[in-house]
Amino acid sequence: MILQRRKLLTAGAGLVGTALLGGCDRFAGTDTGQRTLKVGEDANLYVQRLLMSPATLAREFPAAMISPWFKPNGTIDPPDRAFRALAANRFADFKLVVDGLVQTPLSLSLADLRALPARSQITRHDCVEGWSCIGQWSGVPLSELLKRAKLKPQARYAVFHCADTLEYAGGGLEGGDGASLWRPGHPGAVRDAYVQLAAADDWGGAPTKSDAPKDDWGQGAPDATEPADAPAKDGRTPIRYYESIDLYDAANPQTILAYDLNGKPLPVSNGAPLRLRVERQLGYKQAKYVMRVELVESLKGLGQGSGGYWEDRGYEWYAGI
Ligand SMILES: Nc1nc2c(c(=O)[nH]1)N[C@H]1C(S)=C(S)[C@@H](COP(=O)(O)O)O[C@H]1N2
Ligand SMILES: [Mo]
Repeated sequence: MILQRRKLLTAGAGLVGTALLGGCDRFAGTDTGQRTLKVGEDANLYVQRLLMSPATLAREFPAAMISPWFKPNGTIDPPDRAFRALAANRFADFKLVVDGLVQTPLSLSLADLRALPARSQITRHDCVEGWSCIGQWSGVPLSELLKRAKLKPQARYAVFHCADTLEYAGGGLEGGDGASLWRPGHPGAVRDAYVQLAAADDWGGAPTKSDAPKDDWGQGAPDATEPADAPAKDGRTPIRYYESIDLYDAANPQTILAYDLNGKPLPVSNGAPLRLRVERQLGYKQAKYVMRVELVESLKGLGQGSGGYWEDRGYEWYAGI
């Protein structure tokens, strides 16, 4: 914390204001996401100042150190029909939505995203389960999207809504098409469950015309109603993966929505068509299958209120490394 301030203060003219921002305290923090910016601080101004400040970057590696294989973990092939329809069409119909507390909501195709300024970085991914991989990620900096969407002053967090359903509200295993339900106990258990499902060929059927790739990709709030075209055989609410970061990490130049891994389009197992890279944080923050970025003032109204699927199940929100 002290070091951080000193760095900011010695970095030169124009940065003194940055050190005074209430958000600085977040560097030292590891609590559950209740930190807020100084009341009345304009979110756009805040992001802009952070972009001008010497950001703390994760280490980047030489190309020779790229792992030959980037181990996929957690969900490796979302069973959701809306996602499978998009994947079947090689994501030609995919649109990333940026909405919530923004002045200009965005809806961007992969071609739109690839036309925006891009960044590549070779970084190490550390999973809580004790493995690491080095990969080269290329994508659009989140800050480029936020600049275009223009934050409303109340915006405090970016929430990443993912395509993959991990369980259903109101119970995992009983009733209906029980075979497609599970309740993962830890991130690796998700992958094991998918492998089992794949082996049993129980993916809820192939996409059909009525499974139009349309979904609100919301986070399964207790009162959420399932979209008409969701894979609902018995009308339950899907609980999908989600994650969140604050605006400080959103503005970090290494925070990107990646569409390429090691110079090739992201494989589905690693999060196609788009996945978050937030390089100073643990593996489970790196949301895959990102369909929607929602800007919010508080994390309270999402899921169980702790800011992410695994956070709702006891994992730490900040998860810095
Ligand atoms: N949507 C989604 N994102 C996710 C997960 C997941 O299950 N679903 N697992 C997380 C975990 S625990 C890790 S370690 C990384 C794994 O990314 P990888 O498959 O590219 O290795 O993705 C993270 N993001
Ligand atoms: Mo992980």
